[in-house]
Amino acid sequence: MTTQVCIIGAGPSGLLLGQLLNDIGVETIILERASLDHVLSRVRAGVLEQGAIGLLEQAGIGGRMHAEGLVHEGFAITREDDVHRIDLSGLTGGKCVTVYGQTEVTRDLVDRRAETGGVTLYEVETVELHAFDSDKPHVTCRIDGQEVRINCRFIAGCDGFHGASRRAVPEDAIRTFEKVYPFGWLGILSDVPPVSHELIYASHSRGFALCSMRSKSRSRYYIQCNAGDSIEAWSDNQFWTELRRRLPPEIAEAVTTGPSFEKSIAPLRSFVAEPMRFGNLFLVGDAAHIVPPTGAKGLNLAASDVHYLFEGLRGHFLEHDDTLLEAYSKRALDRVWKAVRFSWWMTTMLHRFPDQAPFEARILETELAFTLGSEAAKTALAENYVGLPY
Ligand code: FAS
Ligand code: PHB
Repeated sequence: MTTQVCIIGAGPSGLLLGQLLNDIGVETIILERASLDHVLSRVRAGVLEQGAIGLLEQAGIGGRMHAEGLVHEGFAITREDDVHRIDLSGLTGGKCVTVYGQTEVTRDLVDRRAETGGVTLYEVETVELHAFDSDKPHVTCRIDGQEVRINCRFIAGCDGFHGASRRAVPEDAIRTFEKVYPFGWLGILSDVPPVSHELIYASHSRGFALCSMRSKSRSRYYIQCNAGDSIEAWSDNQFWTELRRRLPPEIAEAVTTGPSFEKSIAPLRSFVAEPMRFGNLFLVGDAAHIVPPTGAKGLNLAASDVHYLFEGLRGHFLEHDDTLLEAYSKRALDRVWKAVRFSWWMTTMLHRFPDQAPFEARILETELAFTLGSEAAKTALAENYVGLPY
């Protein structure tokens, strides 16, 4: 098989890049390890920056997103029993975010690709990347027990943190930066109305909690849990009780509880691989970087990577100009590191660290108190949350 760009991974990065390229006549094949059902069953991000919204509109999937997505002009931060609203719109000259689950984004991109004829091969095995340091890279894999070779001009590694692409890069060609946090997020989905029309980030002596949503009838809640916790250790009742203990009384009382139909624990880490280009292999999204979900940046960073790579590939294929392709890694990493910083800052400020020294604990409490009391600090928080410019 031969194509122009072989994309590894049919998550948001791979599907969005594939759609944008498809729409300008650049051929792609997407190779996905999991089944379509498994890809569509994943529950992950919930908040989209305006930049990501614009890219999804460009990919032709703005319809359901605008019909069902919830535009949010602010969110709350609680500090023990105090409630502070961060007026995103007022602090950023009218910018806001949209709550629309990653599951829905993926579904919309899958449907759009099917409509426009893009080739996605699911349940592909043993994907291997070859000769990406030459101008004739290729990918091999097994499909239905048959060995397949795909010749291409470029490979886009959109296969996430545990994918094959970053692992294919020689160790002496890549530099990684990592911080693993000593806690995780236990998240549930429940078909009950959200406690508030806006998100609530709760900083509490018992630990962090987040009240989010997927619609006006479907809630998404998280509580900080121990890194080694298992979902079996948390019954629904235990989850709701602990969530309420971390919220101000008037909010806790207003929480509508119900059975969870999804429950998962996500580990928290910050990770960046540099550079993001290796010859004719480009790393995109979680394949190149991971952020703790506190700043709602993971999916949004994948979108800005796709924007930069799409601009580079469009220049190559349509204008025979590689300027933006050469600039991909630097442009992407400049924005990645600013989001990594913000996500680290939000996580460090809002969570409780086990075995933390008293001085550091006081400093972090003061960081939050100062931020909530300073228009300048809240403006900086809001600018990062709505998304820095591409
Ligand atoms: P993805 O990991 O989404 O997609 C990679 C795709 O590649 C997958 O479909 C995978 O099956 C496939 N793949 C892997 N290896 C392969 C191989 N060898 N061959 C072929 N295919 C392969 N972000 C937020 O903003 N907010 C959140 O609350 C949030 N929660 C998260 C919870 C969890 C458990 C995880 C893991 C991530 C979370 N994220 C969150 C981040 C998440 O949304 C990512 O940023 C987003 O999925 C990035 O998209 P991709 O780069 O496409 O990677
Ligand atoms: C979510 O709704 O899943 C969500 C929202 C905001 C975050 C993280 C996750 O910061």
